Amino acid sequence: MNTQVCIIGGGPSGLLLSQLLHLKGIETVVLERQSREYVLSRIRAGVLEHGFAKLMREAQCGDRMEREGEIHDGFFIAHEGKMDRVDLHKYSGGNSVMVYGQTELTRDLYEARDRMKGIVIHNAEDVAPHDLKSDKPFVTYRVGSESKRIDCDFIIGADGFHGVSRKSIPAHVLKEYEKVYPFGWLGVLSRTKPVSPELIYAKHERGFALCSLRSQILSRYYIQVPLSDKVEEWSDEQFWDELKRRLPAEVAATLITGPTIEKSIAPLRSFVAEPMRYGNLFLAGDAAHIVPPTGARGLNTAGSDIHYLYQAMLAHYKNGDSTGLEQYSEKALTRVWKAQRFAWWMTTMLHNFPDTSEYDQKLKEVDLTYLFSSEAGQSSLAENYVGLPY
Ligand code: FAS
Ligand code: PHB
Repeated sequence: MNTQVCIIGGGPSGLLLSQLLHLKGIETVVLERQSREYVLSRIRAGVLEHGFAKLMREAQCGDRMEREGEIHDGFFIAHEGKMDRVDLHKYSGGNSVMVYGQTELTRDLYEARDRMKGIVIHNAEDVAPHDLKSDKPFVTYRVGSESKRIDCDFIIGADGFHGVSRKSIPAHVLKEYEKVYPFGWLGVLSRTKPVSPELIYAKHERGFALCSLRSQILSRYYIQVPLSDKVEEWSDEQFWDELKRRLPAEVAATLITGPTIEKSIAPLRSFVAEPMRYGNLFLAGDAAHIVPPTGARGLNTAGSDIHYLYQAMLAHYKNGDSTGLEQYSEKALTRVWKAQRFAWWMTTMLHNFPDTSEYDQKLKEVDLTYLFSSEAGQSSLAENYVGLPY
């Protein structure tokens, strides 16, 4: 098989790029290791920057997001038993975020690929990129016992943190940066009315908590837990009791609990791989970078990678201009590192770290006091949360 752009990974990064390029007449093939059901069973991001929402509309995949998603102009930070609101709309110059689950947007992208007869190959095993430094790279893979090959112009590594693409860049070329946090997030989904119309990020001496949502009948909650915790150690009742302890009393009193329909623990890490290009292999999304979800930057930073790659491929194929491809890694990494900083800052300010000195504890408290006493501080938070310019 021949194509122009072979995309490894059928998560939101790979699917969004495939859809955008297809609409401009650029051929793609998406190779996904898992089944579609498996990909759609993963519960991940919930908050989209306005730039990501714009990309979904440009990909002709925004209708259900507009119907079922919620525009949020702010969120709360709960601390010292009180609730302070961050007015995103006021402090970001009129922008907001779209609350719409990654699972749903991935479903929308799959349906658009099917509608336009896009080629998405599931259960692709032993995917391997080859001849990355040549102008005729190719990808091999196996479906069942049949070995296959795709010849292409470019390979996009959109295969997430555990994918094969980043590992195909020679070790002496790749520079990796990592920070592992000493805790994880225990997250649940419940078919209950959300406790708050807007998200609540709670800083508490017992640990961080987050109240989010997927719709007015589907709530998403998280609590910080030690890395040693196992999800099976947490009953629904224990989760709800602990969440209530970490929320202001008047909020906890209105929390509607119910059976959880999903429960999992995600470790928190920060990670960046440089460069994001090697020959004709381009890394995008979690294949190149990971952030703790505190700042809702994960999926949204994949969005800017895809925007840069989409524009660069367009210029290359339509105008013979490869400047965007040559500048991709540097341009993408500039925004990646800004997202890393913001996610680190939100995580450090809101979580309990074991062995924090009393001095450092005071600094974390004054971070919040300063934030809500300064319009400049809230503008900085707001412009990062709604999404820095692409
Ligand atoms: P993905 O990992 O989503 O997709 C990569 C795809 O490549 C997968 O479908 C995988 O099966 C496939 N693949 C892997 N190896 C392959 C191979 N060798 N061959 C072919 N295919 C291969 N972000 C937030 O903003 N908020 C959150 O709350 C949040 N929660 C998260 C919870 C968890 C447990 C995880 C892991 C991530 C979370 N994230 C969150 C970040 C997440 O949303 C990512 O940013 C987002 O999935 C990035 O999308 P992709 O880059 O497409 O990578
Ligand atoms: C979510 O709804 O899953 C979510 C929202 C905001 C975050 C992290 C996760 O910062």
